[in-house]
Amino acid sequence: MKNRGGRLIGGGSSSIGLPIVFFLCLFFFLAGFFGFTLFSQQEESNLRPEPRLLELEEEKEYRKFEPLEHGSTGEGFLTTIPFQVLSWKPRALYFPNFATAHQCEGIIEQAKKRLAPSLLMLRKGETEEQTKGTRTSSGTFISASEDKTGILGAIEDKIAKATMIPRSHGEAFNVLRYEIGQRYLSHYDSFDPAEYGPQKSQRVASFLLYLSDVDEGGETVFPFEDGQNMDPSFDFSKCIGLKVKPRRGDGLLFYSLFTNGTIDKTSLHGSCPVIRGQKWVATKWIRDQVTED
Ligand SMILES: O=C(O)CCC(=O)C(=O)O
Repeated sequence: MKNRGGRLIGGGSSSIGLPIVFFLCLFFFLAGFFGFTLFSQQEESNLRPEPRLLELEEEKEYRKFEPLEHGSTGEGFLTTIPFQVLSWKPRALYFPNFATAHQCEGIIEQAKKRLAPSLLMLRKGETEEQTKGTRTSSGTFISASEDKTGILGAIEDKIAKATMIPRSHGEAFNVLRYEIGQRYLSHYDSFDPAEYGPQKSQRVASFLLYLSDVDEGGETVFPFEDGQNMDPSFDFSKCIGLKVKPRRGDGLLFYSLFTNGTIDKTSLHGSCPVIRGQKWVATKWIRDQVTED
């Protein structure tokens, strides 16, 4: 008995028993390991859907569609320009990766040579002295027609598609550089005739193309988003409300006018001071009338 019992764990037949035990252990270990990995991946993907995967899925969906017959001013292909609705009050859209790093660098290169202190449109009776400190960036205007690299033309085309407002309604790009401490206090891009006098045309929308990342600060801010903070004593230097962090190549579009042509007061916006790094951005103001750039 002692022998038999002994054989079970260590006698002559143990030369067969040990490998079996070893392979069984290995099998259960591997099954457990792969099972756990699979389960935890599934858990993670349930919690946080991978945006790039979703985009790829959407792209595959679009490929199923054949382009339709198009008009003489249309195009024979489908376009995807991914965007996120940031807000309905004001109507603001965010476009990740709207431009390439090469395009952003090309625009900065052209602007660098001709920067001057940014200017402001003055209200009736307002003096430059009274507005000192409101807008402290440097900038320059560059039109697509003077850009021999074709970068600004390509960006302008894409903005026209994203807004469905023809290129002819856009002002020249205002390329801005903000250094540490520089800012633009909250303001409207449209001009209220009661404050600025009669206007031949009005700015309907603004498209901001961020040309650089910013280490800290420099966000575009909408203090009145969804009607917040809209009290008469609001301090226009405050960086509160909806903030958009600049990231090279990303675009931000917002509308300053309602569809009936009146000013959307929630479109008040500004640039928070840069705290670390430098901010470069190209603004395109889009008007309700054809404009000379
Ligand atoms: O620099 C920004 O983020 C805002 C620029 C701006 O408000 C403007 O150009 O009107």
